[in-house]
Amino acid sequence: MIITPKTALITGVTGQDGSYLAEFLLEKGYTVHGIKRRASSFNTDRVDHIYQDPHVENARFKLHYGDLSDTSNLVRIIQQTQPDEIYNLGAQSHVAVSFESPEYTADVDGMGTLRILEAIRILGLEKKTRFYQASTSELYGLVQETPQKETTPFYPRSPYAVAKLYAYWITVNYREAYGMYACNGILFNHESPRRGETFVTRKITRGLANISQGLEDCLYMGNIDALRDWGHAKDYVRMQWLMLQQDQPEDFVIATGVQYSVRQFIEWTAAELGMPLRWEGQGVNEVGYWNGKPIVKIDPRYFRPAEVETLLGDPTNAKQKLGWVPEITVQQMCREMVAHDLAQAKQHAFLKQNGHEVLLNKAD
Ligand code: NDP
Ligand code: GDR
Repeated sequence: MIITPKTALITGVTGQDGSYLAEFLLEKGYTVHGIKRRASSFNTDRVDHIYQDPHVENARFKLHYGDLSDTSNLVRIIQQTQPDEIYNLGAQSHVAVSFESPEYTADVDGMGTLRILEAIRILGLEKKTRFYQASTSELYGLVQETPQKETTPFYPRSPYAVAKLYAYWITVNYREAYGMYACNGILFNHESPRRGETFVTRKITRGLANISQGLEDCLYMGNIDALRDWGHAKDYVRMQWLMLQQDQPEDFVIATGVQYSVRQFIEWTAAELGMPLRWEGQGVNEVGYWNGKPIVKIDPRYFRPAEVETLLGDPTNAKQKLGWVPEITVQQMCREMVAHDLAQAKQHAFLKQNGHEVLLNKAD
């Protein structure tokens, strides 16, 4: 029997998950189409290593300009590519930013999902194209039950989470109304060296690595008592694919089942860099000292108008039905992120010592 290789379309291919998922699917023999946004400078750093010159015959990785706010563009790309699987990973994904740009976040994260589902329907691809929606533990927000599982009631706490709530339900609705293979992965936080620099784990590993090399003086943080269930993005994209390979579409919680505080992640990072921390003071006056130097301070600017204090997932269903087991622990992930950011910081320090100007993008 000849098995025809599948075609996948990934929105958000230039993001953390999109880049790992594209790698994963290419290794499985897929042809992968990705949607990238037009920007005034290159924005494909995370996928440059898998880029294939479109002039090469049989290129299996192809990028298309597009945007989740543009219906006609989405319809055209889906019509051209006729995907077997669509992974909707594109989003304004920063919770704090969603309070600054709530309408844009609603349009892209909420309506963007509807636009893709409608495109599948308009093009008559309901029976061909399987759809994965990047749902989130932020849906649980003010948690109603611990640990959180597929049946736990939602209570979103940000414009981001409210937009994702719409996306979650419209995905369920299209599954029920039109018999589409559409499902939600309710993913808890997952990180990696490719994590955006303004999310908390990367801000910490990058900030403290820079401090260790004398490139910065102090790391300013928000609510360091927040508790999260952190996994590795590589483990989580494997699951995104698994969810589209089942007989019946179903929504799954993906998490590690272990929870730590932001403070704990700061301590691991500092220890890994050989900079053990001593905390003094309380609340907004709390300071982390290394060798008598204040290197971690609290800045209320990073507090959110409504916070999600605690998240802890129960991945039992995914483990039982998908046979999914996370392979990388949060401590291993922290070490990998520190090693990556320390190597970068050392390069910058070397350039600086040799008289070159080094301008660091400040994570905010
Ligand atoms: P990233 O922020 O790293 O990537 C988001 C991607 O979406 C980027 O490629 C970005 O493009 C793209 N994008 C942003 N706005 C638009 C738009 N208007 N039209 C098209 N594309 C757009 O997120 P992650 O990879 O971490 O997350 C992937 C998805 O999973 C997101 O939907 C996120 O909300 C969700 N999620 C993430 C979790 C996590 O812990 N990482 C947990 C649960 C859910 P550009 O590169 O140009 O900015
Ligand atoms: P989150 O991730 O909001 O959970 O959303 P983030 O890493 O931004 O925050 C986690 C927790 O850390 C606290 N925090 C800070 N956060 C940031 N970014 N910067 C700080 O300085 C800081 N100090 C403390 C936050 O208040 C929060 O409690 C991520 C995104 O990837 C979403 O797209 C995804 O849906 C969820 O994870 C699951």
